[in-house]
Amino acid sequence: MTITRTTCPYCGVGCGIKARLTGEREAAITGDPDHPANAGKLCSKGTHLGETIGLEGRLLHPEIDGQRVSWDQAIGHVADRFAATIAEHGPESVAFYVSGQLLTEDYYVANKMMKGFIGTANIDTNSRLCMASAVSAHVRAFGEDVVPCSYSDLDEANLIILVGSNTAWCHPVVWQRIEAARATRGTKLVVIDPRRTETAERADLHIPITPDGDVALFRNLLAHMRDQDLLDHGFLQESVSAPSGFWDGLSPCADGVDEDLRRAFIALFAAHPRTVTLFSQGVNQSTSGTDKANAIINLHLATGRIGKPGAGPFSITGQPNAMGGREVGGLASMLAAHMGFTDTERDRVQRFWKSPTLCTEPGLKAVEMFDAVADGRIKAIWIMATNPAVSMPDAGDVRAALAACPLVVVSDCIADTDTTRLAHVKLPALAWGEKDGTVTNSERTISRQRGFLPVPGDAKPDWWIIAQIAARMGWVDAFDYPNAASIFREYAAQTGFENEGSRILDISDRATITDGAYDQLEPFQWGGASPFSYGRYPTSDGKARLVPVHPAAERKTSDFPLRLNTGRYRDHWHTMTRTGLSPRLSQHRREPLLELHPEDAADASVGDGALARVEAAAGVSVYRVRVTDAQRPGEIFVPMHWTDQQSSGGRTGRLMGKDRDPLSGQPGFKNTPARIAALRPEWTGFLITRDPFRPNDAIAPWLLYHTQVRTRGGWLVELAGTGETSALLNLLPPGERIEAVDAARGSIRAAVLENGHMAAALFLTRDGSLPQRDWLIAQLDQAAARPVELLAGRASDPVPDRGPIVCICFDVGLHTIVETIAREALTSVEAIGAALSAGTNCGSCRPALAALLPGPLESTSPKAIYG
Ligand SMILES: Nc1nc2c(c(=O)[nH]1)N[C@H]1C(S)=C(S)[C@@H](COP(=O)(O)OP(=O)(O)OC[C@H]3O[C@@H](n4cnc5c(=O)[nH]c(N)nc54)[C@H](O)[C@@H]3O)O[C@H]1N2
Ligand SMILES: Nc1nc2c(c(=O)[nH]1)N[C@H]1C(S)=C(S)[C@@H](COP(=O)(O)OP(=O)(O)OC[C@H]3O[C@@H](n4cnc5c(=O)[nH]c(N)nc54)[C@H](O)[C@@H]3O)O[C@H]1N2
Ligand code: SF4
Ligand SMILES: [Mo]
Repeated sequence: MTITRTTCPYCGVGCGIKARLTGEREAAITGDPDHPANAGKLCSKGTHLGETIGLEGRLLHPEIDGQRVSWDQAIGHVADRFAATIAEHGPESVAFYVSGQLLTEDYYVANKMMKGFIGTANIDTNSRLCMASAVSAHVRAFGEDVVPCSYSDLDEANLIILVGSNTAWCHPVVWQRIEAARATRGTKLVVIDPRRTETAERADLHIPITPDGDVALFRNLLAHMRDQDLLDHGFLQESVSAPSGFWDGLSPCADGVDEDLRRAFIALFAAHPRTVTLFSQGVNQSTSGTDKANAIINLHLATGRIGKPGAGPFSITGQPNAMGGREVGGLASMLAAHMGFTDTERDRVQRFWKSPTLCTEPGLKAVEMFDAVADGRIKAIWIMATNPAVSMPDAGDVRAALAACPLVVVSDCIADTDTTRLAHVKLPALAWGEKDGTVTNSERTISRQRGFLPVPGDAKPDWWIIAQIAARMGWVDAFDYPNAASIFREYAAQTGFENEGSRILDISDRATITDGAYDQLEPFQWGGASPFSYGRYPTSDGKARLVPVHPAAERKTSDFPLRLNTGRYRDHWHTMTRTGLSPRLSQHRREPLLELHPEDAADASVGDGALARVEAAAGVSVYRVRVTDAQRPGEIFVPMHWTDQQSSGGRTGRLMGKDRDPLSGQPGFKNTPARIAALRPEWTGFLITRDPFRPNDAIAPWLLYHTQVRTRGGWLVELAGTGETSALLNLLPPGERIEAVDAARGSIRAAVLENGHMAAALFLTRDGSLPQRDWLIAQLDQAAARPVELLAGRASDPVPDRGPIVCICFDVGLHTIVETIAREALTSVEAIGAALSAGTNCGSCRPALAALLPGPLESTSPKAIYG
C-alpha cells in the first residue's frame, strides 16, 4: 500500500499527514511522525479528513451562466472578457480576490499575472481579514514581515501568554505542545480573552479583558517594567531605536482590568524572562489591530525577550498557507518575495518578471475592493478559494455588489456555495488530496502538499487555470509552466534576486531544484529557528523599532448597547464547505449559538435553547440561545461558520460593519455594536432525512428558522415556525407513512418507512417537548425499531441518554463522562481516557474533559500565583 506524505489543509499549524488510499475515494489518515510541526499528532479536523474527500457537492466542470462548457471555451471567455474590460476601462477596472488556502505556486502565478502583466495591484486576499494587522506590525517593528519565533520556543518558555487566541480549538496541536511544556517544565500560562474559552479555563491566569483593551494593558505593562527598572538597557542600546517622545508617551491609561488580576499578571511577567506571547484574531481583527500587535512587540523588544530560546512575540497564522501568500505578495499592499513599492523594488521585480506594465502603487484592500465592485469602478472580479459572500464584513452588501457586477468568475472545488451562486463563470479547482505544491506554516516551515486521489472530472490545479488564461491574454512565455515545480523554482529564484542579505526571506538555494527533488522535498524552515538571534533587523540601521501605540476608542452606542464578538468552533472550518460534510465533526455544535451572560438573557427574556435575533447596524441574523457565565455581561458571541447552504440563521457576516484598522485595512470582526430580541415561534421541531433539506414554496411562509446538519446516513434539520404545522408533512418523502397527530397539544409525530426501514421522521411540537434526536438519527435506514417506538421517538426499553457527544473519535457523551467521573471518582483526563477511551485519539476534547473534572477552578484565581 502506498502512503503519501502531505500536509493538513486546515489551520496554520501545518501538520504533516500520512494518507493511505483504502478505496477509490477513501483514505486512512494519520499524523506524520517525521513532520516537525506535529510529530505525528493531529486534531479532530485533521483526524477526520477522510470523511470530507468524497465527490459530494463537487464542482467538476467549467460552467458559463449555468451551462457546462469545455475548458477551451471557459478560458477563452474569461480571457476575452478581462481583456475587453481592461481595454475599455483600464487595468484598475479588474480585480482578483484570492485566499490563504491557495498553494504558494497558485498564489505566485495569480500575483504575477495581476501585478506584473495586467499592471494593477488590485489583488487582495482573505488574509486581509486574518493577519494583515500582524503583517503591518512586523513591518513597522522589524522592517520586514518576519515571524520571530518557532514552535520550539513554546517548549523552552517559562511563561506563555495567549492574547486573543482560542488555541485549544483553533490551533489544537500547538495547544497540545503547550500542555506538554506545562506538564514537563511547569510553564505558566496566561490567557487574555474577554470570553472564558476552553483555552482560558485551562490557564494559570485568565484575564477577561474588555474588548479591545489590549493596547492599554500592554502599554501599562511596559510603563510598569520601565518604572521598576526591568528593561533590557543593553539590548535597547544595541538593537532597538525609539522615536523621540516614545517613553514620555507611556502615560497610564484605563485598561479595565481588575487590580488583582493586573498585579498577578505583572508578577508573572516580571518573574519569567523566557516569555512567548502568542496572538491571533483577538489581536488582529480589530480597528486597533496593528497597534495591539505593536504593543506586544514593544514589550518584548524593551525587555529583550526576542531572538532568544523560549522568548518572542509569536503571531500565529490561521489558514494553511496564509504565510505563503505573504511571501509571494498576495496582499494588495505588497509586491512579491517581501518587496514593497519603492522605485528600486519595483524596478527589480519588473526586470525579474520581464514585465511589460508593472503596477505603480498598492491596490485596493479587501473591503475597499468590494466597495469598488459595488460602485462600479471594478467591472470584473475573479474570486479564488474563498467565500466572501459569507466571510466578508457586511456580507449583505458584498452579495449585492457581486449580483450587480458585470463579470464574476469563481474558482472553487464546491459547486454550490453562497459565492458561486453569484458567479457568471465557475471554474473547477482540484481539492486537497488532489492538488500538488507547497504551503508555509506559522513558523515559516515550507512543506509539500501532495496528491493521492484521482483527478475528478475536469478539475484542474489553480495555477494551471490562471496560467492558461494569462497565456490566452497574450503572455504566453511568462506563463509557460509545465508543472508546479517550475513555478516553485521561479519563486525561489525571485527571493534571492538582488537580495544581498537585505531580505531575510531567501530560499534561492532551492531555485535549481529538480522535479524529482521537489517531489521528495522535506519540510524546511526559512529564516532559521530564530531569525533575529543576532540582534540585527532588516531595517536601514539594523535596529528594530519601538512604535507609539494608542488605546482603542469605545464602540458601543445607545441603540446597540451590546458588543458582538465572533469566532470559531472546535470542529468546523470557516464556511463549512468541507467540515460540514463530516457527520463526526458536525456533532460538536449542531447549530449556530448565541452565547450570552444570564443577566443579558434575563433582560431580553430569552432562555437557554430559545431562538433570538441579533441585530446590528449592517443586518440581522437568528441564533439558538446558550446562556453561560463564560461571557461577560454586555458581551455576546456567535460563530462565523453558518451559510445559506445550512441555515436560515447564523449568517454572521451580515452583522459585521466595515470599520477597520487604519494601517492594515483589517476589519474589526470582534467588537460590533449590537442588540438582541427574542424570537417566539409558535412551534418547533425537527426532521430527519436522507437527503439535504431545501425549503420549498409550500412551507416557506410558515418557517421562521431552519438549520440542517450532517448525520450518519443523512441530515438532521431543526425547524421553528408559526401557523399551521400540517403543511410541514409534505417535507416527508413518499412512502408508507405512520403518524400520530395530537390536535390538543398541536404536535405531529410522523415517520416514513421503506421496506420496514425508517426513511425519514418529523417531530413538531407547540409545547416544546421533543424526543432525543440521537436515538432517532440512529434509526435511519435501520429496521430494528417498531413503529410505536418510532412515533414515541425512543426505544420501549430506553437506552440511557449519553448527552451531547464530547469525544467525537469514540462517540462518548457528556452524561456518560459525568456519571463515570462521579462513580469511579476520577481525577484526571488520563483516568477518563483509561475508563472510556475519551480523549485518547486526537486529543481535541481534552480541555473539555478537564473542565468536567471536580475541584475548584483554582487556576483562574489570581491568588494562586500572586497571593
Ligand atoms: N476549529 C477551527 N480552527 C481554525 C479555524 C476554523 O475555522 N476552525 N480557522 C483558522 C483561521 S483562518 C484562523 S485566522 C485562526 C483563528 O484562531 P483564533 O484567533 O484562536 O480564533 P477566533 O475564535 O477567531 O478568536 C480568538 C479569540 O479572540 C477573542 N477576542 C475577541 N475580542 C478580543 C479582544 O479585544 N482582545 C482579546 N485579547 N481577545 C479577544 C475571542 O473571544 C476568541 O476567543 O483559526 C484557524 N483554526
Ligand atoms: N464574522 C467573522 N468573519 C470572519 C472571521 C471571523 O472571525 N468572524 N474570520 C475571517 C478569517 S480570519 C478568515 S481566514 C476568513 C475565511 O473565510 P473564507 O476564505 O471565505 O472561508 P472558507 O470556507 O475557507 O472558503 C474557502 C473556499 O475555497 C474553496 N476551496 C478550498 N480549497 C480550494 C482550492 O484549492 N482551490 C480553490 N479554487 N478553492 C478551494 C472552498 O470550497 C471554499 O468555498 O473569514 C473571515 N471572516
Ligand atoms: S492542528 Fe488540526 S487543523 Fe491544524 S494543521 Fe494540525 S491537524 Fe490540521
Ligand atoms: Mo484566518
